[in-house]
Amino acid sequence: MVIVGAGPAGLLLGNILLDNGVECLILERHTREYVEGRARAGLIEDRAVTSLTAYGLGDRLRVEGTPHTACEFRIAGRRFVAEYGSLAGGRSHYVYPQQELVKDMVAGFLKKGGQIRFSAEVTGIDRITDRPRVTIRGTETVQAEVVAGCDGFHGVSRRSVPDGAGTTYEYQHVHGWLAVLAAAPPSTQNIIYGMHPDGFAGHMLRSKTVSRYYLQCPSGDSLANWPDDRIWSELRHRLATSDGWALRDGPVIEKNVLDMRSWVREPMRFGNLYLAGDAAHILTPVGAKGMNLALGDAQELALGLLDHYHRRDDRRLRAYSATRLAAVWRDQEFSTWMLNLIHGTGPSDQIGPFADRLRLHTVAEISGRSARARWFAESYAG
Ligand code: RFL
Repeated sequence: MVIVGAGPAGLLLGNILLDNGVECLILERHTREYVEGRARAGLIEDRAVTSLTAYGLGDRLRVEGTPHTACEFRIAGRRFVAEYGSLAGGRSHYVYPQQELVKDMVAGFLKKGGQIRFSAEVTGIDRITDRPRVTIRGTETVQAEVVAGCDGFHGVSRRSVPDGAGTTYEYQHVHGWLAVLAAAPPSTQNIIYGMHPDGFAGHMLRSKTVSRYYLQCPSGDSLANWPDDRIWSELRHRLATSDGWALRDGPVIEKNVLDMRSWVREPMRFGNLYLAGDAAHILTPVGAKGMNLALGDAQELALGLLDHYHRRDDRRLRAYSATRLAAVWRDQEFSTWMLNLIHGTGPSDQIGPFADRLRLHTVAEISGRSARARWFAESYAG
């Protein structure tokens, strides 16, 4: 069993398999230091926390992470707090940086005697309908019974599927996001979605000393247009409230312009190559679903493989793609709905005061206790 990629999907899969006596080899392109330092997601769903805990990977997360049950929308200087946790049966998110979870899962896997080869870039996977052959750095080959392609959107796995096998669904959104990570304490208890006529602005939580922010910008915008001073003034402008809320700033650690892409590859299995996580689907960051889906794929694939290896029962493994695609499309739908809400665009491309007034109505509804608020709560909490 070869797993390509030591991200959240590959590491959870490896940990579950090893816990249950299935040996696997993880191949990772980058160094351990690099993967353990890569800051990305930070919002982990309740069901993912439950699974991680069940596999002995949730101890630090539960101590150092912060449970979250509410998020805030800002529009026209007003605040609307959606208390989604209580409406979703008490489910909460945990705020815990992705790189910390990766550290916990690398340590857990190695402690159990698992093998990870860092700096081992996979350059090809062939014979996927028979016994797959995995090529490392163009020279060394490894023969596998099954390969799990957990190597993200830019990995080799999805490109190893023959042309014409399966279908790709893709949508490139017109907006871009400037993603900023700063050594600044949070200026809020809840995540903030700021819906301003000049564009969306978000304040996300990561830790007591580091926060993440997003600013809507033109797709493909240049970082040269975003000196640090402009980032802080734009955040203050777009997140301003009539009650005088103040934003605390700090040194910018990292900034990138993100492509807002939605992408799904169907099916998620080709012969003995199974795709999981970002290798099979990409969502925009809106709604914080990407890492959670990656963890869900890994768990489902692991359980299917355990049935296969221990009980010679392939039903779950055969259903893997269909089971996970249902979850993927549910989250794609939610993420796209929320993206349209916070950007002020919709299928009918309504713009201007009418659309803004509609958005005000929507956030008021989902911050209440209506059936719509319950739908939002269930979807957001996962
Ligand atoms: P990853 O994390 O990309 O890991 C893939 C691993 O494979 C390695 N690799 C290879 N190894 C060997 N050979 C090759 N040829 C290889 N090619 C690649 C890579 O080095 C890497 O270690 O995929 P995985 O495991 O599927 O996990 C997916 C998540 O990382 C991703 O969905 C999230 O980060 C998305 N995301 C968010 N998700 C959430 O659930 N909540 C959030 O709040 C959230 N915020 C975010 C995000 C993603 C972001 N960016 C930059 C993409 C915020 C940002 C800014």
